[in-house]
This record gives sequence, C-alpha cells and structure tokens, in this order.
Amino acid sequence: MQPPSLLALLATTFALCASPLWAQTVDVQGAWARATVPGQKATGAFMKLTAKSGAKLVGVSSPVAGVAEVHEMKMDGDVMKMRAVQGGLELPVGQAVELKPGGYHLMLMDLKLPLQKDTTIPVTLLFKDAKGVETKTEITVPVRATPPSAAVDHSMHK
Ligand SMILES: [Cu+2]
Repeated sequence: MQPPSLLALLATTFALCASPLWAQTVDVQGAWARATVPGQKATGAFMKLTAKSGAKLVGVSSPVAGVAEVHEMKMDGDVMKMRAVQGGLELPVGQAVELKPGGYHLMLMDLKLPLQKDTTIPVTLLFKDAKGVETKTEITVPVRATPPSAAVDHSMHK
C-alpha cells in the first residue's frame, strides 16, 4: 500500500480549508476579462462581488500581469479618468458591487502575453474583513472580446 503523496495531502488540506472560507467571504459572479491585441499592455477585468459579511477588496494579482490594481473611473471635469481605489473597494453586506466597463474594474497592466478570447486567466483577489483578516480567493476568469450579455447573466441567476 502506497502512502498518499504529499501533493494529494496538500490538495485535500487546501480544499478543506479553502472551501468554507470562500463560502463565507465574497461571492464572485460573471467574471470576465477583456481580450487584448498583440502589443497591448493593459486590460480590464470585471465581475460582480457580493460579500456575505462586510469586506473590502484590497488587492488583486495575476500571473499574466506584472502589475494589477483595483481601479475606478471618475469624471474629472469633462474627462473620464481612472485611478487606483484608495484603501480598498468597500463591499457592503449582501449588496452586489458590480465591476464593469466605465466603473470599477480590475486593471491588469504590464501584461506578459496577449489575452486571447476564449481562454482563461487565473486571478487572485485579496479581501479584508471588518476585523482586518485577509483572505485570498483564486478565480478563473474567462477572456472575452465583448461583455457577456444580460440574457446570459439572468439565466445564471437562481
Ligand atoms: Cu483602469
């Protein structure tokens, strides 16, 4: 009889630890990232976040991006500008916060490769709860050329 491999043990441990935490923190729906053309160094990723208890989105990272930030779009006079959200994006309890084109978004910069549609990229979200405890959530984000249609969103809604 072979002892279970270390990897299998780690995988089991991770699954046991990660699932309940994930369920308690923040629900992520409808995530997508905008496809890029060769030479393009930055793109946005979008999703709907619902915190089960109050939390903040304080960070983001992805192996495909040298730099990743949580951004917001704001009108500055007549000009739409984007900037990093200071102090984290507030996620009120049970209230969906939508990251979408023209609003809050995840900015993936210094891209290491073009993002091709119909592929996926791994993204890690860093949340901080009211007590200041940080939780990392790994998600798989589909790359799309256009936003998913509202019809698709509704069919996924239970
Ligand atoms: Cu941005």
